[in-house]
Amino acid sequence: MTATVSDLYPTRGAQEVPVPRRDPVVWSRPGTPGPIGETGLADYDRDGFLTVDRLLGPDEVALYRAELDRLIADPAVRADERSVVEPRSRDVRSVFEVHRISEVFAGLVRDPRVVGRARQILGSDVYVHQSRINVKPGFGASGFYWHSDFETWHAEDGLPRMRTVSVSIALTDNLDTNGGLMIMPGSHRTFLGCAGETPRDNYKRSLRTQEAGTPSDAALTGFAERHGVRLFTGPAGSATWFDCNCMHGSGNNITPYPRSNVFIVFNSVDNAAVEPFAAPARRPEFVGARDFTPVP
Ligand code: 6CS
Ligand code: FE
Repeated sequence: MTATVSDLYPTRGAQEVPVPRRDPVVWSRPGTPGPIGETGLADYDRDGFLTVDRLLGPDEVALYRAELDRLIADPAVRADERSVVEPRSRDVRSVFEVHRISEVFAGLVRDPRVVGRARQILGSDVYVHQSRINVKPGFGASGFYWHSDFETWHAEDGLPRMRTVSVSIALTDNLDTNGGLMIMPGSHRTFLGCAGETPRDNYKRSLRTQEAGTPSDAALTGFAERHGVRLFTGPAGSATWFDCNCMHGSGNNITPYPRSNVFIVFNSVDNAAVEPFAAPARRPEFVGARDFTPVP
């Protein structure tokens, strides 16, 4: 009889149920050496995010942007099940597991400026739970409605605790008009268990438009009134690290200016995925990794 991991964050039942966070935000001990200073860690603890302007220099941005352009132009990548294409335009919207498909992006995952911050926040070795490049082309590419990533990763991928951090690195300028990331500062301290069961093969729809795991208007109004909404803009090369339980979303992009980023999710090796807490089956490994090998 295998020990079942207790479910501290019930979700996808009959009712929507907010519960207080039961986990630290910053898991490393105060004073732990790393690329983030004390103030940065304190800001991350309070807000649930931290930004680094121009983490990547212009030459590096050019390198990763060229790799992104190469990947989305490759017919083999477009035909791969790890690619999500826009229904109307047939443009590539996302390519998952990009750190396995591309040695260039694998190098970015191992970059100490990237993985070093994740280790410092999570207080342990880390593995990649998910990676993707997002190409939000202009002229109407759709955004993502409000959600907590942890709510999905707990319900559908079996991540037990909130010991996971995402980094979004802009590969094009993130303007205040082209569908940038929005986060509600401080929202990471409340887990909103959502109402509604997870449909079978939910990922086939949710990676385009999320249904299950979507907060109610009333809950979102409460969150917005308590926390406000912060829009993240910045030049290509800028990076935003955000806690797995931040309430976040992004708008459509109707400008001619694409918003492309690389998105890497680091999970603590001490928080490895178990069975889904609220889904009929595991998601494919390209969306929720089952290889817990630490990033070197
Ligand atoms: O389902 C997921 O894992 C993905 N979906 C969204 C909307 N954000 C997190 C993650 O990339
Ligand atoms: Fe998300």
